[in-house]
Amino acid sequence: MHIDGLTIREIHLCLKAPFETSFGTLLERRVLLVEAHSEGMTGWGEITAGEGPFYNPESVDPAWVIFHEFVAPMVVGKTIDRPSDLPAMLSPLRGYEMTKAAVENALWDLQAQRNNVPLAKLLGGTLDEIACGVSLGIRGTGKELCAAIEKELADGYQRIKIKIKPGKDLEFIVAVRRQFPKIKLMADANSAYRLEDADLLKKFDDYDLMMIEQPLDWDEIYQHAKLQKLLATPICLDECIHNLRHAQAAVELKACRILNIKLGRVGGHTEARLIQDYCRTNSIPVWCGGMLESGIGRAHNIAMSALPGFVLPGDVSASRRYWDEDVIEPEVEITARGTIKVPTTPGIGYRVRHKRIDQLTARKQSFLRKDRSVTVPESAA
Ligand code: OSB
Ligand code: MG
Repeated sequence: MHIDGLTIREIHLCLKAPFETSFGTLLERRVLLVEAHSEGMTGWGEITAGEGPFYNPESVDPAWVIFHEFVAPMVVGKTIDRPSDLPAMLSPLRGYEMTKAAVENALWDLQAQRNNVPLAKLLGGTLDEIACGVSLGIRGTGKELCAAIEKELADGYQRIKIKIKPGKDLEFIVAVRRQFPKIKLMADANSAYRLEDADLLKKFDDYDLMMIEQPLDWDEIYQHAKLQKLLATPICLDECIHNLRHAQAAVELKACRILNIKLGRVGGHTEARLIQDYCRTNSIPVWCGGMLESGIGRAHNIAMSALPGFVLPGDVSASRRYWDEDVIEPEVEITARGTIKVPTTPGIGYRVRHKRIDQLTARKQSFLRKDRSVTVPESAA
């Protein structure tokens, strides 16, 4: 396909409620959306970088600059045979997996539209519906957390993940287990602990957690291997796995027993699929993580989650848990069984609400075949 142009824009979306993790509290999302234009068709992707470099080193403003200075000039005007050729084209750019993933994923959407198939099918997905869990931010008290869990369980979600940080950990796990002895429960530390905290983390073993997610440093694999030897609870890695090589290192070192795959963190559908395939071959369960995405990113997560290696409930949940109004139609909804139905229409399988997206746009820039760049100021958006 010939890539006639790329458009990047920033939209602002207010979260329905603040989301607290070990690295901070968030109220409003600045979401970067990418459109890839080819032969009259448009594919969509989302840069899942955070507002600041707190989850990983990427963040919104630097992602915009890298997109503008490097990614767009390397891609626009080129012809590629298939979306999986993009990672090699962008390989001179180190890091910025989330920025690159948005472009690659937009090309996957385009390809699926061209082939007139759902993206999930194009990727090799086999599931009709995907199992869903929720990620709950840190709450003030165990009681508040339990009230939030009660509501999610009533909506049908299959597993509950609670965020933890030092001082807001064991006590919360105990409170949740006391009220919900049987639920599928896990904790996500977002790199808030050190190996020296092993004695505390060992206490979690008494509460039948499915896993503890990324307890140690965001760029650390080896120390997780040391920690996993000390814990009965499986470790699931998130932040420190950026590609297939990292996944292989983690599995061979026994640094984890489960992996979470995030499309942005690993650079797009191509790498995600390779990791999924490797884990499946090596009996490592995987699940799809989330980055508080708008409907565009959510749709890509759903398509990816239809691959056969995704055997555990993921963090992909209904649009209405986060947004008053999403940017896609229909919105992502959950069934009474705690699943999301994988769309069966071509491309990402949801209609993009262009008008709403335009209304939410704070800035936008298009890169077309001839002109190096065309800036569209906010007033004209
Ligand atoms: O570690 O999984 C994480 C949100 C932002 C940054 C990191 C993480 C998260 C979540 C939210 O847990 C998952 C979701 O999108 O629902
Ligand atoms: Mg995580």
